[in-house]
Amino acid sequence: MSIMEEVKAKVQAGKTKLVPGLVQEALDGGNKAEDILQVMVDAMGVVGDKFSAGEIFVPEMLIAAKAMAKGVEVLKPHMANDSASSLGTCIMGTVAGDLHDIGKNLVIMMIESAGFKMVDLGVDVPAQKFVDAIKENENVKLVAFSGLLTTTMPALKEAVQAVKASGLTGFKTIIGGAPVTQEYADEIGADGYAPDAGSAAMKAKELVA
Ligand code: B1M
Repeated sequence: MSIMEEVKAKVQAGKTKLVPGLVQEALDGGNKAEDILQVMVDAMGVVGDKFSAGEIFVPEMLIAAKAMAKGVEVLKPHMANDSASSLGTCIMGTVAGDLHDIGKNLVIMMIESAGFKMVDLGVDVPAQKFVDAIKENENVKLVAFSGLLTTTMPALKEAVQAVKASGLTGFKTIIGGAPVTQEYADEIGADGYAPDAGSAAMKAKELVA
């Protein structure tokens, strides 16, 4: 089994203690951080499919997520960084009712690399908390919302519309997450949508340019 296959297998199996060392070994072997990240994202895809098929349950999903998070910690210093200039502050959170944070954390990492100062509101964030964070932080140029569940898509709508209706100005909004589409972003009045963390960083720069 190649080291990349090993990383994928151990993330899938939720081997939290083994994954950081394997990720380091993959880096030492000359694999690009972006490629290692993709292998771990693929592993989570398999985990999701197994959950859908009833082969595994929530605890297994959770330990796989923890293993991936540990691997991402090792990768973080190796991800591309062009943050020479400051593009302003970006507030980000996963919307109310939703506890998924791996995607959010990757998006934060990439938008930060693109030159934003990030404020992470965490998961299960009520709409009003996004509004409060815009008031409490300086130079907010972007508010970013993540949602992973079809059942929390209405919470995305509520949060985007709350910041838009707040009377506060000077920032753009961006949404994303597995069930989200450009059509949905248009429907709820978000300024931008991105399908993954890399394109979220590019879209973020485009929105504030
Ligand atoms: Co959950 N879960 N989960 N889960 N979980 C999914 C999302 C699911 C697709 C699994 C499945 O059924 N196949 C399914 C949702 C189905 C649906 O609604 N259509 C699901 C379900 C049903 C649930 C529960 C309801 C299960 C239950 O309790 N019966 C429950 C809900 C809890 C809640 O939130 N209230 C639940 C719980 C959990 C855990 C807590 C166990 C755990 C999360 C742990 C954590 O995040 N710390 C978990 C996990 C791990 C998953 C899967 C397996 C993996 C998610 C993940 O981290 N993917 C997931 C299946 C899957 O995704 N295939 C699943 C890797 C990550 C890098 O991708 O998060 O998609 P992702 O992020 C991407 C893009 O979406 C995008 O960029 C990211 C990086 O490229 N992106 C943005 C995300 N936010 C963005 C914002 C942007 C732009 C792009 O702009 C601002």
